[in-house]
Amino acid sequence: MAHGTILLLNGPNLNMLGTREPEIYGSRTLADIERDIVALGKSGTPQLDVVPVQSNHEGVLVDTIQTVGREADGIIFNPGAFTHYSIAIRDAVASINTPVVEVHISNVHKREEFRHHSVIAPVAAGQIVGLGEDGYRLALEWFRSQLAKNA
Ligand code: CA2
Repeated sequence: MAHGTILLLNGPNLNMLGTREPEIYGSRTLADIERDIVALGKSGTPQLDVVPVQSNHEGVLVDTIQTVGREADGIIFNPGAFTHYSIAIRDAVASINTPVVEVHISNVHKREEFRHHSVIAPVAAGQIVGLGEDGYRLALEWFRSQLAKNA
């Protein structure tokens, strides 16, 4: 079976994972998480080549969605705080055919009101919220099962 390619995209401040607020975001770094997801991608059928990208900049996220994301078979996307207000990022997701799974490490619904609304969710294939870093793994396995079905 052919390989798939998955963009693992993280937005602003997620480069700070593992350095503070471990009660909300866990104690592992983004590099730890990315390494595990890349390894998990390789260890199943179909094999998934995971491309990790993190940026604190809205335009870089838009560019990455339009380039790497457009060519990929799926995008695992934690847009960080942009989730709640970036119409530019929503439009970028809506402009490509690649399915996007929105992931949030924390349960945004248990937190401040402004975190309850996602402008990305209506253009995403689905959303995984509050399951910690396992959300990234679950999203990857969902993409794998989708690709296996369509093979
Ligand atoms: O729960 C999530 O994954 C969020 O997307 C994380 C964003 C937040 O703005 C969203 O409402 C929910 C913030 C990421 C900040 O990450 C940090 C991690 C460790 C230390 C400091 C910040």
